[in-house]
Order: sequence, then structure tokens, then C-alpha cells
Amino acid sequence: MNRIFSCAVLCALIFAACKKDNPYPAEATGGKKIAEISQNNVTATLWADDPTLQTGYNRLYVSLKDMRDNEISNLPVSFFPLMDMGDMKHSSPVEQPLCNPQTKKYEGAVVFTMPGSGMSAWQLDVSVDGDIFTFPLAVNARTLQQSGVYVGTDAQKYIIALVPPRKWQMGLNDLDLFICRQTSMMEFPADDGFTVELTPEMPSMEHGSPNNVNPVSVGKGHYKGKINYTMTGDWRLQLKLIKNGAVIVDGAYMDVLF
Ligand SMILES: [Cu+2]
Repeated sequence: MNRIFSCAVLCALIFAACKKDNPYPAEATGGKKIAEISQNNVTATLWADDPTLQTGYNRLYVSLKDMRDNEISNLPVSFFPLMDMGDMKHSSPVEQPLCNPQTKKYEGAVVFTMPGSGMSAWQLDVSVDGDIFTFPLAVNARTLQQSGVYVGTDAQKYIIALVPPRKWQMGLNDLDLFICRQTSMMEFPADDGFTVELTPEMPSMEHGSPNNVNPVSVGKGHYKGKINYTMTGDWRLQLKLIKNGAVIVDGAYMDVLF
């Protein structure tokens, strides 16, 4: 009786620390190891879907092990990206990680707003119950524009990023955008207050496509809609951001090639 009771309590605790409540597709597994750091009897491993990090939206994953090689999934974990540019430092938009009980990985995301270089490099500080693991990161410039920093007509700075899908296909696709406001060098709160107008075009052939669905806010900075690719090739997703009836950002775009 006593044993059954303590198991129930333990299970409740595990699920509280590790609940399945994240926006990522099941295919995003973080199967590529980036680096591993051991300190204070904990080994933290950083993973990504693609080992080459690029500007824009990157899913990042952390797994934790104790000295006996047991997975740890009940500690609070948070991400803090930082770029040291010498005379100043700044962070970037982040989605704080949640533990996926299937993979035991803490899954989050970072939008890198610029590529790193020798003089100004990115790092990811991962806080594990207050203990900071610092991972130096190489971030390359993405060849296609899939994120941008825009100054709005309200004089605020906004970051818009395309959340990479598993795979684009001909026809109707799910579209997910992540939108944040920059309020300081270190703070980028998600902004759920926009109406988004989406106009896809094919620059090489000068045509658009019908039956697209404007992305609408689903919370935590995410906007979900549909995009209709009537053929393969190069597509430009023109975006207009409207708030309280006023156009705040016009001329933003994301480029796709498939
Ligand atoms: Cu920078």
C-alpha cells in the first residue's frame, strides 16, 4: 500500500517536471550532438536537429545525466543566448525549454539575429537549477532570409522568424512564424498582438498563389497559417504586420527554396 502510494507521488512529480507541452513536430528530435560539458556532478549535452547552427530559428535541446549515467529530467532548465561584441553584449529571442518525457531532452529554441565571428561570438548559457553551463556556439549566416529585425512605425524593434517545417511540399503547407519585440539588449518578449497578412510570390516567375491562410496568433509569439506552393522553386513570403488597425511592419519577407 505504502509502496503504491509513493510510486503515485513520484509519478506525479515526474510528470509535473516533464510535461508534454511543446510546439514542436514529433520529427524534431535533436539527434545531432553539438557539445557536452560536465561540472558539479552533472553532464549537460547540447543537441540540435542540424549540427550547423544558422541565423534565424534553431531548435536546441539539452539532456542531463548524473555521475552514474542516469538521465535527469526533474530540474528547472533555462536558456540564455549571449553575443559578446567587445564593446557591448546582447541576447536574442528564445523559447525556454520544456522537458519531453519521451526523449528526456529539454526542448527549446533560439532565434540568432546575426552570424557569429571570431571577434563577436555566440554562447548559450544553460541554467540547470541555477548552475550555469556555458556552451560556445558557431552560428553561420543562413543563405536564405528566414528571419529579420524590423523597426516598426511605432518605433519599436521587432524580430520575425520562420519556424522551419519538417519539409516543404507542393500544395498546402502549415506555416509557423515566431514574433518578438526587443525591449532591451537582453529582453525579447513574444508579441501576440498582431494581425498578419501573408502574400506569397514566386520572384523568378512573377506570380503568386491562391488559397493561403493568414497566420493568426496561437500564443507565446507563434502565428499559424497555411501557405500554398503551386509549384516547386523559389518563393518569397511577403509579410505585413498590423496592430490596432495600423500597419506596424511592411515589407518584411521570408525566402523559401525547395
Ligand atoms: Cu551581435
